[in-house]
Amino acid sequence: MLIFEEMAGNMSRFGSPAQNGRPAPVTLRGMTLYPNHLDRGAQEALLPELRHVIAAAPLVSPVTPWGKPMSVRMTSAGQFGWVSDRRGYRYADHHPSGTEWPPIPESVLDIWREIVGTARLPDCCLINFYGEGARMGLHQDRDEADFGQPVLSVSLGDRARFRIGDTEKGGPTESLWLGSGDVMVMGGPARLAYHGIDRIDFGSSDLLPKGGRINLTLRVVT
Ligand SMILES: O=C(O)CCC(=O)C(=O)O
Repeated sequence: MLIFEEMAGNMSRFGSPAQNGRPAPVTLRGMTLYPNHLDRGAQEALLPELRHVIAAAPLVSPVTPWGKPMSVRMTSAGQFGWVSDRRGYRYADHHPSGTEWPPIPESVLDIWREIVGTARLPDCCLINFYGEGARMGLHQDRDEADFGQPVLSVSLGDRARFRIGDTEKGGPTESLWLGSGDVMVMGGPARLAYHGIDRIDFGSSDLLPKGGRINLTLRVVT
């Protein structure tokens, strides 16, 4: 991830007509949002799977290569995990503690299978935990080998304001709120769009007993 802090205005929001019990997908700057793709039952069913992953590979508080602490805590599942420290941003085949990353839960892979397909499955599920006040600066996801593969994001818990820019640094941005159960696909021309989380609306969801937000991003690394 290449993080920079600049954020501009020009926000927008979307409402969607209901379709087969789910709101229709909406597209913003080439990213496709599937609002409420996971119903409450599916969201709750994911939590023990994610707790299992976090018990095996605990959340860490990364620092940027410049030594700045990130406010988001992270871990991963899969063959690779995304890490950041003084040595840089990269994928690593082990958790910083030296243990192997646990496998990506099948229920998480099922979301990818349903929306993206089965030609290739992700080999990393980055798990971001946003506590009160956590945010993520605008960045591109560009540590993967093949930008033809999308990144799929799943939101759980407190809603978050997601900001999208262009594929070049700077310029106008737009934002939308991501709620619990929303799934977003960053693919095609939007695969390298700058994006980030301005803030979370702490306490807006009762999915996580102590509040906060979990974001999963499924990535094809190699
Ligand atoms: O939390 C989110 O919705 C975005 C996460 C993200 O941009 C990332 O992990 O690269």
